Amino acid sequence: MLIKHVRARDPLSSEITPRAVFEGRRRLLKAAAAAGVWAFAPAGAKAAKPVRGEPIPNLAPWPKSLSEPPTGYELATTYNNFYEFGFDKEDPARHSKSFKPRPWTVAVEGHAEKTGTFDFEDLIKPHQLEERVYRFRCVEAWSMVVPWVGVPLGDVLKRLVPTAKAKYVAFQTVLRPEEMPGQRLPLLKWPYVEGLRLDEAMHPLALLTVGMYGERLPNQNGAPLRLVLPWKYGFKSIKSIVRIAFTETEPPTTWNIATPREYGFYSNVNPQVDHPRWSQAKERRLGDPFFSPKRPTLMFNGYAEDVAHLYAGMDLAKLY
Ligand SMILES: Nc1nc2c(c(=O)[nH]1)N[C@H]1C(S)=C(S)[C@@H](COP(=O)(O)O)O[C@H]1N2
Ligand SMILES: [Mo]
Repeated sequence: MLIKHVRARDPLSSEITPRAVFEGRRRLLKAAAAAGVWAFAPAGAKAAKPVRGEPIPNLAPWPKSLSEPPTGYELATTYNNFYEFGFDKEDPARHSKSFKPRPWTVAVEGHAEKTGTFDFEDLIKPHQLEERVYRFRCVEAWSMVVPWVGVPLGDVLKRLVPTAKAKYVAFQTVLRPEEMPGQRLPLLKWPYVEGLRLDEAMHPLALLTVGMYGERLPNQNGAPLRLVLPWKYGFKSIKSIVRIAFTETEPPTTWNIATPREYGFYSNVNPQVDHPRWSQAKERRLGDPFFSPKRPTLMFNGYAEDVAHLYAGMDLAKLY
């Protein structure tokens, strides 16, 4: 029972960090301070008030948006995971101010008829931008409700005309240690990479995202272009994408490389399959008063009706 109790407690934010990183954390912090990695933010600086982004005109509402009230903008833009800017939740907002999300090109490679380098605006422009209010669940057992702005990823991928050999899609985050101080530390294997099976990427819920709260994405939330996959744990929603590759085999993913026992390729939200170090049955909704009870986590984060068929016949305890 003691073991069960320990497993079921809240993950501390430090527990998400791979063990090796966690153990080396104090050492890294000291090294980072000595090397001036965080030089452009004074030590102990509070997360600055977020600078609001450029408004995005002509957004189509999405009929299936959640009717729950969105998480506050300030919270959703100052409590982030974006290890390229550091591993504490306040780091991305604090350390991403010198990041330059424009101009921005995306390399399209692999098994598709249309490959090459595209300005990200040209990938998006032919499609109607939608505002979609999604539930978003981090593997660390917190969640939020966010009005994202984007276009269906599948619509963009279809225009690139994947060939019969394309079975997966690989994504890569920009590598810019000069603008991303976290990349100057061995927190994860850089650049951050993610992947999806082609049918998952083509699913109408998969959103290629350029904004939130009606505005362009702030740097800390993955400007200028990221994924949002509402039925998967947050780390699949890769930020600041510079490469999309159609592959024949399952592409490597950053958190699976870091700790394969804890993070698999699929990473579907699943309250029945615990993380090796904590329960996934419940979640804390950001913004809920501290004393309010945790909420039950829903299968596929509440999107089971839409996506369960993608995983029919798979053992989701093994293919986590
Ligand atoms: N490149 C990159 N993408 C990333 C991450 C990261 O560290 N680097 N963190 C992931 C995790 S763990 C989460 S929970 C979400 C957080 O997205 P948000 O900051 O918009 O809430 O981004 C994901 N995408
Ligand atoms: Mo996460």
